Amino acid sequence: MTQTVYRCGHVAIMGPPNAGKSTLLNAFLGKKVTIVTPRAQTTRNQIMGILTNPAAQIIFMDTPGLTQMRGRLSKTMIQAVWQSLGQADVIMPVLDAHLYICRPEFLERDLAPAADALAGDNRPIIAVANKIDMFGNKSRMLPLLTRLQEIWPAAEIFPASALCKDGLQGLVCLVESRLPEGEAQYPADQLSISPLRFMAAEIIREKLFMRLREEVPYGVAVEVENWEENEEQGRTIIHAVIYVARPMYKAMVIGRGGGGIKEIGSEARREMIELIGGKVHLELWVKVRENWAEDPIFLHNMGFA
Ligand SMILES: Nc1nc2c(ncn2[C@@H]2O[C@H](COP(=O)(O)OP(=O)(O)OP(=O)(O)O)[C@@H](O)[C@H]2O)c(=O)[nH]1
Ligand SMILES: [Mg+2]
Repeated sequence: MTQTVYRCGHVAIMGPPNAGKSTLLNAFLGKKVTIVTPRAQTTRNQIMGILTNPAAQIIFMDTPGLTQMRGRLSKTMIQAVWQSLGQADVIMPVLDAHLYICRPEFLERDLAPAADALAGDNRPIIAVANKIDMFGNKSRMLPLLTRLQEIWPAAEIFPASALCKDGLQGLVCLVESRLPEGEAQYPADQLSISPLRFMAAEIIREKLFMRLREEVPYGVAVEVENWEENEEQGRTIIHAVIYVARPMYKAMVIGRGGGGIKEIGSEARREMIELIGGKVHLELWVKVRENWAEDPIFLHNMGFA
């Protein structure tokens, strides 16, 4: 009788901003563990998502978009990518195939940080050409796939759509086959290791990113200051602070007559009820913390390395 081996390992999902890395992780798990918005630079930390199958446990690591950025916050975001790369058994670069089919001249520039980081790396690379739902004629992809194979000669390149969950089953099978043998590191029903407080703060940040325009989202950070399980009232009471980097952003977040913050609060609350599985009372405050993204103590307190 042949003995089946169990596999377990870490997979770093990395690549340019807005490629669909976080969407892909949520799609793999069938559950939202990381936030998604149409804006670049949404993800700011390493976020783990665990997929346990009969033959393998895959510990995916979602990472911030890799691009040229200045500033302290950006540095911590890039560190989160390097840290994830360091932990990875399999590396999964993700890119927006539709973007590079339309604008092939951007490919080299956008992939340079990932390509440089992976040069000479002997670990398995599974590159995902994402967003294939955005074009009908799949043969349009051929020049892109050829170019990707030149950039990563040893990589296996996999077209997929994270949004439509197209190609993901095959992708998971391929990942599983490339993982090292080993026992599961987490219980089978555990999908995430993020604390609930962090997830709640991220949900609020997602709603802010969806609402705010231009550079304003990049000037916001969210902290859950207080979390109380009130047994008498049978609900969780959450107090969160939205920090804004400039006084003028405060009015933008609050909106006319407080309408903006009210909507952000009710959208976030709805999702938190799902997350926690019970009633939620959410209170939001907006505070000005000028230039917080350059303040090392603030960043440290907010959990950025
Ligand atoms: N059409 C289409 N859109 C997608 C697909 N995957 C992701 N998107 C969209 O692309 C946008 C960015 O998705 P994210 O998952 O936040 O991208 P990301 O790579 O995590 O971005 P950062 O965290 O900013 O680096 C969102 O509007 C997604 O809905 C896809 O397969 N097809
Ligand atoms: Mg992301």
